[in-house]
Amino acid sequence: MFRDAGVTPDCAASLVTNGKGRITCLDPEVIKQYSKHGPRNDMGCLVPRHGAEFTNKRTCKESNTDFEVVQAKDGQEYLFLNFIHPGAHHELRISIDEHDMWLVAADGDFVKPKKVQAFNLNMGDRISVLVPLDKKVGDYAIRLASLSTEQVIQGLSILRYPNQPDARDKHGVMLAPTSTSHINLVGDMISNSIAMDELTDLSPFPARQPPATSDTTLRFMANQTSPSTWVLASEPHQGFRQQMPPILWNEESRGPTTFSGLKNGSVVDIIYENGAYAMHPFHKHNHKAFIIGRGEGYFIWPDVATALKKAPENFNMIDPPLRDGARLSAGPGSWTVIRYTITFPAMSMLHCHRIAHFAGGQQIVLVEGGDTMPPAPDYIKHLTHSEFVPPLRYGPLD
Ligand SMILES: [Cu+2]
Repeated sequence: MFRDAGVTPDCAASLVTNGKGRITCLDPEVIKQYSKHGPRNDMGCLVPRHGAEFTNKRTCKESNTDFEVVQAKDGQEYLFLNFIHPGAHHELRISIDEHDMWLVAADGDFVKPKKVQAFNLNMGDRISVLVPLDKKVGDYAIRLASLSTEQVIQGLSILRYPNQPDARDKHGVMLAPTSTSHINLVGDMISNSIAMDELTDLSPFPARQPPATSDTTLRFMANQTSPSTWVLASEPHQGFRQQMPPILWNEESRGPTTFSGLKNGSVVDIIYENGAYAMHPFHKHNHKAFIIGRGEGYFIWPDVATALKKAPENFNMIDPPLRDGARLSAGPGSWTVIRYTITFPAMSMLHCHRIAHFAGGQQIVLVEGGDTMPPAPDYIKHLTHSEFVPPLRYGPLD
């Protein structure tokens, strides 16, 4: 459907936590309040940008399944919660009704603690928080609001104080908490509560500083080149390359989405620029990278050294976050810069975590430290393999 009609799979029935959740249909009047991007159906979804004429009509059907309940133990003063986003389209803003959260770790590494009432969790992200249990004993909603313009949708689970029973109605249906939210349905902050800022609030702890200079700069423009094609390089990454002999010893398998020449021990800058409307959660495998800068209006400088002189306000070279991924904001001209050191040789994937973008070709391969990789032993080349040679067509999903 996505390949042939360009329909992005972005209209979800529900957002679940640990596999549990409920389909809650929104009041049409409520949906109307969020119509600045166009009319929405009763699932809160916009008409697809491409291929709407090929889609079936979907309607919202309520369900009464249980919510996930996270219950504190007797005597606990804090709950330590790890949030992991294994989803495929919706960036989330997460908040716990009436409670503060202390951000304490990102992608498995400690960060300088910061008190917030909400944080963003993008695809592939891991964020850990400590929640002080200092409110009246009871049930409080843990809310996940989608930040995608394509759909207004919120997931709900329950933070429960010790020794509290399930609250159910006479039909046995678990009741949603009646607590007061810090965020609205699209994740905007209500009143003067604070949301995490990805560039300033996730400083590594203990402190670590990015290298002051870099050896290599790679520039990538994220773009949509057809309804079902998304790129980072000059071409979409072609899925059939995974069936070809490994690029480790076969140059012909590489194609236009493989980048080599990055020396072991060197420092690399990657400049992501946005050429189209969508937000991209990029994930660089193997090495964590410092997210040192971001801005709007395209990256108009030849490299980071020049940008640091001309626009230092766009950079954090003191205590930037050290993450597995990096977010490129929606809209043409947005840019994000990461800096990392190649500490071991690897054939490394870098890709967008939105499934339609990933499948549509938004992937590249970095040959990192290729200069120190020993040649592949001969016996490896003769292990079980296929001699199938796919037709070298150009296009995603082939
Ligand atoms: Cu993307």
